[in-house]
Amino acid sequence: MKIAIVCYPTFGGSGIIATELGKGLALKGHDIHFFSYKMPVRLNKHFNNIFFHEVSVFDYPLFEFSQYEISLVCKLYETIKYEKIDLLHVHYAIPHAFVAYLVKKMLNEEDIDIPIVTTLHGTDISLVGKSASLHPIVKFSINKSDVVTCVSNSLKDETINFFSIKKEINVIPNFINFKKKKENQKIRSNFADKSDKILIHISNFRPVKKVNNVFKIFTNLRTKINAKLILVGDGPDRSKIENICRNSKFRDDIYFTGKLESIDDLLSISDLFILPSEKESFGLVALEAMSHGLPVISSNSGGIINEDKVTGFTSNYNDIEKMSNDAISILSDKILYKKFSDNALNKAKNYDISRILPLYEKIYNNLIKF
Ligand code: GMT
Repeated sequence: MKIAIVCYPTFGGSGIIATELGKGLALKGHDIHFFSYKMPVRLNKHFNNIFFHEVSVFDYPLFEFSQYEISLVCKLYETIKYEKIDLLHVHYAIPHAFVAYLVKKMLNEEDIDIPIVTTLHGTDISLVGKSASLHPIVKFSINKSDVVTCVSNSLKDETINFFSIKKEINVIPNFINFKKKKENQKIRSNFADKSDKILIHISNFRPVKKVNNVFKIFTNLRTKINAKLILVGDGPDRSKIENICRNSKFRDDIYFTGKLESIDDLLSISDLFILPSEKESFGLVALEAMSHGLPVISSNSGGIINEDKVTGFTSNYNDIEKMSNDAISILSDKILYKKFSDNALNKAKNYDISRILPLYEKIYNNLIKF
């Protein structure tokens, strides 16, 4: 099958899932064509049957705002026609689902029917999609996709309820690739002494991630336990949080690494993952942490993968006191730690790519048949 995949190329979960899906499909013999404004971060080596089409924006003094969507439409239209692509799979509704609809209509004029699969990831529904200015187009493009998938039941319910969607939405959870996971315990001593515990948080530092609460949880814990905090990623809230940390008496215990292409090394040396997001449709990064046997302290928002009292603890997103106490109890009780760690690893194994990829292939096969 020849499959076109449209995604964001950055460090966000939707781009990572789209890229890993494409790589997994390519390994199974499909030809994969990626479209984005930049090479997706995880598409970092040559594959015989993966092709990347960079979408560049036409610049002209009259165009005060970026014409990315138009360039993407044209690139898809030309490539789908020339390469005889069988199916178009877009990740993140805005603007990709609407772009896909336009491409489909243009190709219809030439008697080509390209099936469209749209995967909803989270903020495309829960934050951006809900804004009054975008609501109509998100609703329209979801309804016009041939198949819609989303990453959790909670995101499915939110989409159906908020947009009054009648269309069936298939839940296909996010996944990880256990085979590719690498560990590097050697770097532990760069961050901590043997007796220290290491807490880690990874995100795009957007307000929804509540990174300031990660800091508060850490400082509460730090008064009782010798520990370090590693903050991975970058985004709008980073400077604010960095300033708060620099003024804290625990500043020497907190590391900012910035964005990293691979997070496995740091996850493999950490003891506890913290994700207090106000909203989280799935929390791919928590799944990645669990695949390293890390228990998770998280909010109970949306479809977050962490299971209360099984793989860690969950709380209301702003209940800093409970999250701090939960973190302290996990790290001070070896038996509890081992139980949560084992459960986290076992749960993560259910989300290996080998189990999830066939669910997408089934959808593709059904669409191509008709
Ligand atoms: O977390 C983000 O803000 C990035 C966003 C994205 O589009 O990449 O993540 C969303 O999609 C991920 C992959 O499906 C999910 O694991 C994240 O939970 C989801 N983020 C939110 O719902 C806030």
